[in-house]
Amino acid sequence: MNVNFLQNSSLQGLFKFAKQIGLDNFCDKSLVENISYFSVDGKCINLVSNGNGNVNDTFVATLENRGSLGKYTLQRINHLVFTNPPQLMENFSRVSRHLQAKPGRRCLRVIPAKDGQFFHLDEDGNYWRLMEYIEQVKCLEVPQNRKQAYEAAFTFGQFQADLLDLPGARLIETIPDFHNTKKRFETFSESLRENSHNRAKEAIEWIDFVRKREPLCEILKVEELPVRVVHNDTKLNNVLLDADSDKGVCAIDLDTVMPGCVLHDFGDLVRTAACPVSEDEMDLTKVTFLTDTYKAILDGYYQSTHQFLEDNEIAGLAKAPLVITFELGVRFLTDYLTGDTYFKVNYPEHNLNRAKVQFQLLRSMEEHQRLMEETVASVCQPRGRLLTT
Ligand code: GN1
Ligand code: MG
Repeated sequence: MNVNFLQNSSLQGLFKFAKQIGLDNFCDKSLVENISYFSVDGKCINLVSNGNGNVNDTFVATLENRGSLGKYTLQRINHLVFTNPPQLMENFSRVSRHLQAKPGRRCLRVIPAKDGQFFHLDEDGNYWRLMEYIEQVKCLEVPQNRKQAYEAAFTFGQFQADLLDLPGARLIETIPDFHNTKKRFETFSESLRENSHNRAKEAIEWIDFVRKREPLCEILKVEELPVRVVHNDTKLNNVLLDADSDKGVCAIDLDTVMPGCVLHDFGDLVRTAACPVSEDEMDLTKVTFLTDTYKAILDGYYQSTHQFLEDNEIAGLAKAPLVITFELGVRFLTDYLTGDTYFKVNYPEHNLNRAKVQFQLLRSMEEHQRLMEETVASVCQPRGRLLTT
């Protein structure tokens, strides 16, 4: 099995394919067996593919134990992306325990393996983890209204606030330079020079688009901002909302929680929530920046973070969405040029199309940059002013 095959042959994809050809009960026996290594009682009676993650494989398992049913989330960690799963799970469990100790907070709870570790390593070298399944929630690709956007933003902001007092050593960097936009740009330039899959000709217009925007790599001046524990992957579908009330429940997907910059979290939520269509949209005319939703996100985020945000962080709230949207577009385009080795793809131009969506959204954000600055000025009172009034 070569590296590309392992990455692109997601187990989830296999499940979906099985369903398409009518194999409703398709269930790999060894997949179910994984659960028996964890500290849970009962027999797995159902296992379905779940989630739209681009990196890990996610399943929901139903276990029956003396007549009662319990649901769990089983995940295979992509160890080609996260090269040290044991360290990653150490971060994960520290963060999860810290949040559990806060009154009224919900969070993903890791179920340890029977040997006491937070993962199970199978004989093929795959790392598995089991988590409690959170019921009565929704997970959205695009918000249906501004309240949902507000709640998602409030919840990610609260997540940052709750981790301000995380005790102990600095968390491990699960992926170094994850939001180093400059490095992402350099990797893109390298992939263009190599053009290993001869795909540059298909992307010429967008390559030019990226080159012209190189200055975006440095506008946030991240090195001058506080280093905090942040989520780093705040796509809208990485937050759970209550199924009935839409109230924020908790942030999920804690793999990239590590030291970083709050602006990347804010920017990534805007990127995914202030747009009426998902990253996989094929019709670029539908891709546009929603200024009202941006305001709702800013309101929600500032509500849960105003007590700790510093003025220079607030000053970046209007620019961060552009930087992150650019960064993601560059990552998708790079992956297209290098032959789809990172993000899961469903068809050959998938990464190119994802990149186009990001660039189209960036264009629309650029047109609204002034309005974004004005919105920040009206929503966020700088701390100095708050203290003196
Ligand atoms: C990946 O796996 P998922 O979908 O939660 C990626 C994010 C990207 C996202 C784009 C570790 O997240 O950085 O924003 O795809 N995660 C990693 O959809 O690279
Ligand atoms: Mg993720």
